[in-house]
Amino acid sequence: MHNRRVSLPRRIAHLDMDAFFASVELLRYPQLQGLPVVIGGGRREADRLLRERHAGVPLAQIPVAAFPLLKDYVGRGVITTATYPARQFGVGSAMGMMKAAKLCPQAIVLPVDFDEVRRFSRAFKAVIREIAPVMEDRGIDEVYIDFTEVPGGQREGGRVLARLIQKSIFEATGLTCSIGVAPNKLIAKMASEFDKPNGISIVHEQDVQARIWPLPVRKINGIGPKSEEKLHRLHIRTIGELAARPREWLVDHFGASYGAWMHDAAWGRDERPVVTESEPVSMSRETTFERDLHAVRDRTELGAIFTDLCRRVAEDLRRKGYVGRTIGIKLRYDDFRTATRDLTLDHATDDAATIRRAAGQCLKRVDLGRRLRLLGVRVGKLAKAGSEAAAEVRTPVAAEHTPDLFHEGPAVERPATSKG
Ligand code: TTP
Ligand code: MG
Ligand code: MG
Repeated sequence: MHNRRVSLPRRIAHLDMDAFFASVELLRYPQLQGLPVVIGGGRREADRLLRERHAGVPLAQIPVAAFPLLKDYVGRGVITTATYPARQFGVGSAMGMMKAAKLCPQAIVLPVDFDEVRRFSRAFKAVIREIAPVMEDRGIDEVYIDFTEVPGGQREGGRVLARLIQKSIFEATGLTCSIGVAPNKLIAKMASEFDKPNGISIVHEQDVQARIWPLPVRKINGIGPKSEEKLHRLHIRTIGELAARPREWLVDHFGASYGAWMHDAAWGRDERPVVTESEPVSMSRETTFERDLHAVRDRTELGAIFTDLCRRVAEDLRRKGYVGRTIGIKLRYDDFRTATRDLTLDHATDDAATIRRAAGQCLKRVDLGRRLRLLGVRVGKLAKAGSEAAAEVRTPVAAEHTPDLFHEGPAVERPATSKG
């Protein structure tokens, strides 16, 4: 008997809901299924009128002819999203309403119902978590899911599990989604778009050349319009053309960190883990004073409280095994206004003195002329202590080491270069 664990190949899924805000509206108005529908504008009013005129009629029975059309739309605003039938006319997210009206005057216009959208967002994510618990929330309509160790997650490259998730979401909500399954997040994100709507795409490591390299560079999540423009100027349009450039060449043109990242991305390399929500984003400690304190007159008392908060956050971090790179402060003034400031260190820390020093720098950037009722210290951009992410070093922030107003001699460790 041996119980050595076989290490399974990573299978990571990216799931994205189809025409999300529009699909949520279509659940309420199923008579619009298959028609061009756009979501956008401030048409709450039109929607209210529609319902008032048909008071007593179930929403699903309001005649299609009664719905407001894009051609009658007056006013500005942009389209939030459009159903797939509307997209056939070239209408899509972020397009101006007037332009869209020219392309597809017969499209029906509906407003966004944020509460409803959020309710369905929670619902589809709950379905996924039941089936595959390692899920990373990436916003209102998309998530990453680690399929690697989930039953069915390796079968047909992940297709079996992807099908089960699609079916379960549809049964629970009536909504469709598209899923890409790949060796990592980067490729999975691209793959989820391959077969929209209601599609599943499986990409294996050996498919990168055939399926990823022909795509425009912009399809890489992390290459935005500015980098795209610069790449175009360098005559690089596809991911394959990007992959063909030597790493050093990209580093020369885009800097050590971004250039190297681009090279890895073009070759389909990405080791980022799927981060579940149970991982804390930040840890903080704050305290409300018994009486409002003044930065100058109550300096000693405030200084002691401030240092103590830093010490307690550091203790929390150590107890839970985290280190963090972003140090922030929160102040609430006697008039209840709140101010926050933060700064990001070049390394992650759980050290009270380091946190105290960084928090002190933040303190210099707030108004200390008013009385304070609350003071808080937060450490964010957390990583597990000792993990690869914890050791990662990005662009260092120029550190100043002059003492802050709440400075207390002994508790603050100062480098030899410090003035004052
Ligand atoms: P997306 O997933 O980008 O788009 P979508 O779900 O509407 O369509 P697709 O099938 O291509 O995934 O965005 C999700 C929702 O976020 C979308 O329904 C509306 C909202 N949204 C905005 O509010 N503004 C925007 O610019 C975009 C792109 C989306
Ligand atoms: Mg979507
Ligand atoms: Mg999305």
